[in-house]
Amino acid sequence: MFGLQRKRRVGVAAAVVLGVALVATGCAGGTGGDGGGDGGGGGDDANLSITMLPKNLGNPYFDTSTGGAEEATEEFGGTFEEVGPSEASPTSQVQYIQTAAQQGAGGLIVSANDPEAICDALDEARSAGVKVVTFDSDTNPECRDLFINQATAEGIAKVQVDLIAEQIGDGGQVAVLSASANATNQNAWIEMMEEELAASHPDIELVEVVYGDDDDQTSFDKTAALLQTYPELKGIISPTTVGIAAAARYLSTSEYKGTVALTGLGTPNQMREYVEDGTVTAFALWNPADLGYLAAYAAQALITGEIAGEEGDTFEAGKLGDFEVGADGGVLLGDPFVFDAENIGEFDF
Ligand code: RAM
Repeated sequence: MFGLQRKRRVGVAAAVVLGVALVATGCAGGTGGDGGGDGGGGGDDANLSITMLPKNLGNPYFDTSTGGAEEATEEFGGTFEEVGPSEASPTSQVQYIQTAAQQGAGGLIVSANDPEAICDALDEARSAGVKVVTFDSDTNPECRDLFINQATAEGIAKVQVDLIAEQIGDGGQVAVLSASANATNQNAWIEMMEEELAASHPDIELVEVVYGDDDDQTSFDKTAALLQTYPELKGIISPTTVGIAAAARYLSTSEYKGTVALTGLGTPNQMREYVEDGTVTAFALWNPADLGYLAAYAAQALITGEIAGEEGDTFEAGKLGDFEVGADGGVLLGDPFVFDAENIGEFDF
């Protein structure tokens, strides 16, 4: 694995530099962690059994973040397993949190489907000694120890607004195809996209936000419905890897291919064919493997007592280097990166 620094050449104003590890492990399975342990504590007795709980299973984005977390856990000598629901609904993660706590996990890494709905279960887990790290999509700050943030919400919002503005000539109707209606991350990004549109793009009208629930078929159907409802639609922003891939698939065989723009957040492997066939010009993301890797090291630092999770605490995250805990227990990975026809061939995740 190695890092690569690239700058995007076309006119997107947001900082779009990212160290990208080119080879994702793609491994979503556990290493067979037995989940045993003494409930935490530092030194040699530290309970380094890590449980990874994505929003849902079957999403390549989370397969890649799980691969990164598993790699980190192997490096620091812990045990690892991934669990998760098939549906990204608000309470579907509760049972997995309860089981992880009962089995004596040392650390739980979770991308939340809802900022509030899993908080009681997380409180119980933390009372039982489990260190809780959210990544990708946060809970309310008081429900976890740390949140590993892929990039600032402002940066993620701005890069998508800049891309759609560029692609539709800075005017006309656009819609958002989001993930689930309660998702903390998408909702924060959409709010900031609305602000950015109002402030800097008065001729772009956001006509509707629809929800595909991070489900491929639902997202596909919602795309079709948007195009029927809004015949003047010039663009779709989908801030979810599931949504943008489903929307691209719909557009690619429809009469709207090349005339209705599509951008948002996608994985290069899912979007490659749609960039190559001209359905999509450019979209953004970060490296999900790095995000999972950083989250696992953060859990380790909490478990060993290296950090308490207070603002100003610093910890080492293997090949990614040193990180500092910011306000509200947030740790920032980096900046979003823009993928297009020129660079997409260099990425494999
Ligand atoms: C989907 C999920 C995830 C989000 C990415 C961009 O995979 O909703 O939470 O961060 O898209």
